[in-house]
Amino acid sequence: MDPSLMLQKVKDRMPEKRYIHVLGVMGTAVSLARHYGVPEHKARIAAILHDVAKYADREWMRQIIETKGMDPQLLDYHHELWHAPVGAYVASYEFGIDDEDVLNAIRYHTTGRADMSALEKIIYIADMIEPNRKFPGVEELRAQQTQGLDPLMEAAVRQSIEFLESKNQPVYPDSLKCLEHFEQQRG
Ligand code: DGI
Ligand code: FE
Ligand code: FE
Ligand code: FE
Repeated sequence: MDPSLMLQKVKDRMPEKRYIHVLGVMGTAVSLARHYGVPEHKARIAAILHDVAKYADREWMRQIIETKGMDPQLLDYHHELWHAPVGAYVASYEFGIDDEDVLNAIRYHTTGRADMSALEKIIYIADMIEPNRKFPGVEELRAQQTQGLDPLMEAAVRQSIEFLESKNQPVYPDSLKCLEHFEQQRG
């Protein structure tokens, strides 16, 4: 499917504000992809589709998680986490995406995980620092954009975990494993 048609279809499934976020993620992801030598078209497609399930019906998402072999543990965590793996399902079944790296970038864009691909890191980071995002610390992350994908990803996931912990929200194990992975890598 042509990226502009894909954008049109995604636009119909979300409020205007979310669509503006998707465009922001696309711009940031493409720029990171160029800088880090990742195929630009993969970053564009993953960015366009990353939040495709953000407004899907919660009970339908629960059913998809239960019946499509996804981690049942997801159901014990905040439903905000569900749109990422379910989004990968929608990308595959409704948009015909068969590139496993693109699907993983969508699947892990909310939590991260250990051993992420460059594309997965790019989508996670772009989601967090695209120009419409506002949170304390976002400028520091933006300033680190050209200092390496790994330090950037580590800083991004650490910031997310610290934010959740400051609000006493349980952190999904994949996020903790993601941070541990970088800490071990540094030794
Ligand atoms: O979909 P977006 O708003 O663009 O961003 P996102 O997919 O990165 O995150 C969606 C929400 O999920 C965000 O409000 C924070 C929340 N979240 C991310 N990781 C965890 C989490 N919530 C809990 N409880 N635990 C997590 O590990
Ligand atoms: Fe999301
Ligand atoms: Fe995110
Ligand atoms: Fe997003």
